[in-house]
Formats: sequence, structure tokens, C-alpha cells
Amino acid sequence: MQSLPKPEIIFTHESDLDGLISGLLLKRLAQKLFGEEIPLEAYHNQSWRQRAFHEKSAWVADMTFETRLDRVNWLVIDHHATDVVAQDAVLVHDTGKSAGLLCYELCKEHGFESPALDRLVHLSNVADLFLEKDPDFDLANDYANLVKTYQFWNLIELIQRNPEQLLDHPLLEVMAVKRRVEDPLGYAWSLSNITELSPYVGFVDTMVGNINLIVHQLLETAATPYSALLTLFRKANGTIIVSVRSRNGDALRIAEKLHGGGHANASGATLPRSVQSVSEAVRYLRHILSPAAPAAGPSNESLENAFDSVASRSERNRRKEIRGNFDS
Ligand SMILES: [Mn+2]
Repeated sequence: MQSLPKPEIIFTHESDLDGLISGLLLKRLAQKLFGEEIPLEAYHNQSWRQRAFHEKSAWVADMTFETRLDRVNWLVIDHHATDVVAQDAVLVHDTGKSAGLLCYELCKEHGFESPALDRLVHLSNVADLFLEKDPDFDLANDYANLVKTYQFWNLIELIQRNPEQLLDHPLLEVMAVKRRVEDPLGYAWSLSNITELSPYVGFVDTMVGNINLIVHQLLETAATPYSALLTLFRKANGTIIVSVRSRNGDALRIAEKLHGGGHANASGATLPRSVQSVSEAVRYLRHILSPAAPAAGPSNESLENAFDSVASRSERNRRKEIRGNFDS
């Protein structure tokens, strides 16, 4: 059994159930191993990139392994694609499992497990990896939707930091109703509101419903001519986030063109701040994704500037509310 470095802090991903489960499991594991309450911090991708590290030791879950995390006395547990090989950090990595499942396996190695946690981690794993063949797929998405609907820290407070309290939580009934009522309406609306960005990429406007599931269904049934579909989400600070989904691995390639990342078929990126409306985003994305566009690289900056100079005033002033609730 691997001995784990004692962390000053635990970091996890704020945007989904996988991050939440990972964070709570690691907190409990640290408590069990070291008898101390270790602080938990959660980040979205953007704020994570800006986080400077002063900690001499840390545990990190559900964040892509990168060179700046490769530190002595750091433990990283993740499942996002990475090319970085760990030299100094302890890396627990498997793209075939959710971060929550990897954390739970670590907990089991160190002596705690329960039927309730088995069930919860299974559901979270099904939702995070989008295991559509699993009989629990719909229910798993209801669980994942709790975090999207009520937010990471609210939910943690509501369950008093006990992951077990999520199991059969009364709020799941609300999620089931949302799924039954909102998703069919949202699917029909989105299907009639798709804009071509390139011959292979479509932008899906969203109104109501679980956007993740709606886009999945559009891809699954080949309801559109596109092999990759994009949705947009505006963050509170005004920046626009793109979420990309595909079935052939294109999603990651597209996200990388936009300086983002994620999984082969589920990834995301943040658009430059100068892009402030849906119509601007569509123009920008068409420009970047056009077959003639140069590959992404440090020179993409000039591409963005070029875009800025073409975007007309009137276009820039025409604002449209971006709906959705997705952050990859
Ligand atoms: Mn994850």
C-alpha cells in the first residue's frame, strides 16, 4: 500500500459531482490518516489556472495533471488526458475511471468503504463518464444535475459534508421532474436552433433542460449533419465558455484550437474577453474553426486581434442573453 503525503490543503474541481465526491472523499481520507481537518478548496478551470501555489504539500483531484502540479509531496488523482509524466508528484491517473472512483479506490486501500459509498460513487462515475448503456444512466444524471442546479458549496452544506446524505436525497425528485418536463421541451427547441460553424461543427442554442443530455441525444440520433456540437454559457464575470461534445474524438481537438481542453468527446474552452455576445461568438468560432484557419499556437493572439478588428460596432453592441448552465 502506497503511503500518502500529508496535505496542507485539498483541491478539487468545483463544476461537477465528480469534483464534489472526490473532494469529500479525500477530506475524509485525510481525516482518517492524519486525524486532522484539512481545508478543501474547489476551482473552476479558469480560476484554477490563476491559482498560485504556496503549499508545500497538497492533494489534487479531478484537475488535469500538468507540470506546475508535479511537486514533491503532492498527490494528484485525475482522469483527464495529459502528456505530462510525473517526476516528483504521486500521480494516480486513469482516463477510464472518474476522479471520484479513483479517490474511492484509494479510500478502500486505506480501509474505508460502505455500501452507500459504493452506490454513490457508481452513480457519479456513470454520470461523469457518460456511460449511457448503464441502467442507472438517467438516475446518475439526476445526481449530477444536483450540483449544476444547486451549486457545489450549497450542496455540500446541505448534506453536512457527508456524501452519504446525497443518496436518495429528496431534491432528486425535483431533478426527475426537471428531466421529464424540461428535457423534451429543450430538445425540441434546440433542434430547431442550430447554427453551422463549419461543415462538421454546429452551435446548439439552448433554452431549458439538461443541456448535456440534450446535446448527447442530438449526437446520438444523428439529428444534425454535424459530428461535433458546441454550446455556450456566459459566466457571472461576462466571459463566454464553450462546451464541445462529439462522438468521434473531435471535441478535444476543437477545444484545443480554442486553447481549452478536457476529454476526447467532452471538452471546453473559454473565449477571449472581447467576445461578448452569441453573435460575436458565432463569428469568432466560424473564423477559428474554418478549415483554412491556422493551427492554434502562441500566434492565436494575433488571430483574436484580427477578429476584434473585423467585428463591427453594431454587432458588438447587439447583446443576446446566453442561456445554459454548462461548464465542462
Ligand atoms: Mn471528472
